Amino acid sequence: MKPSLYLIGIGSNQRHPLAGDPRRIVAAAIEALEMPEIDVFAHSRVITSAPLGPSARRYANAAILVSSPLSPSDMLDRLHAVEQHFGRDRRGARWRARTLDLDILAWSEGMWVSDSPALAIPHPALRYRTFALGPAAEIAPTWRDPLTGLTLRQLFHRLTRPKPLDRRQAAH
Ligand code: A4P
Ligand code: MG
Repeated sequence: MKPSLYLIGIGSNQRHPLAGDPRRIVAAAIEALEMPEIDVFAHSRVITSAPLGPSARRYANAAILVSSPLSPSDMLDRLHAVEQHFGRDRRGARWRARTLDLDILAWSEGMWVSDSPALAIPHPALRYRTFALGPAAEIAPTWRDPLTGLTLRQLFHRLTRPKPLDRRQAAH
C-alpha cells in the first residue's frame, strides 16, 4: 500500500514499574512508535485530563501524526503490540485503568469499518472527547472529519465553546 497518514490517540492513567508515571509512558510510547513502516511526523503536547468512565485516576493524553504504508488492521496490530510492551493487561473490565491505550483516531483515506479485527475509523468517540480532539487538533487543525466535513479545529471549538444559557434558566 502507498503511505497514508494516521492520527493516533495515546492515553495512560497507570504507572508502569519501569517506564514511570503516565506522562513518561506517553512520551516513551511516542518514541517506541517510531519503527520500520511507521514514521512519526508530529506529536502534540502531553495534556492531563479528568477520567471519563469508572477509573478514578487522571489521564495523560497526546496525539501523534504518522505516515505509514500499513493497512488499518496491520496498524492496529502494531498498536496492540506496543500496548503490550508497556504492560497493558487486556483482561478485566473495559475502561479499567491502563498503562497505555492507543487508538486510531483518523486515517487520511477516510473511513474504515471491519469486524475482525473490530475496527472503526474515525474513532466513533473522537467527536465527543476533548482529551482526544484537543491534542489531535493541535497537530492537524485542518484535517477534515469525513463524517461531518468539519475540521478538527472546528470540532474542538464546537465541543469546548461555552453553551448558550438554557432559555428557562435565562428567564429567572
Ligand atoms: N477498536 C475499534 N475501533 C478502534 C480504533 N479506531 N482504534 C477496537 C483502536 N481500537 C479500536 O479497545 C477495544 C477494541 O476496540 C480494540 O481491541 C479494537 O479492536 P481497547 O483499547 O482494547 O479497550 P478500551 O480502550 O478499554 O475500550 P475503548 O472502547 O477503546 O475505550 P476508549 O475509547 O479507548 O476509551 N478518559 C480520559 N480522560 N482519557 C482517556 O484517554 N480513555 C478511555 C478509554 C476512557 N476514559 C478516558 C480515556
Ligand atoms: Mg482503546
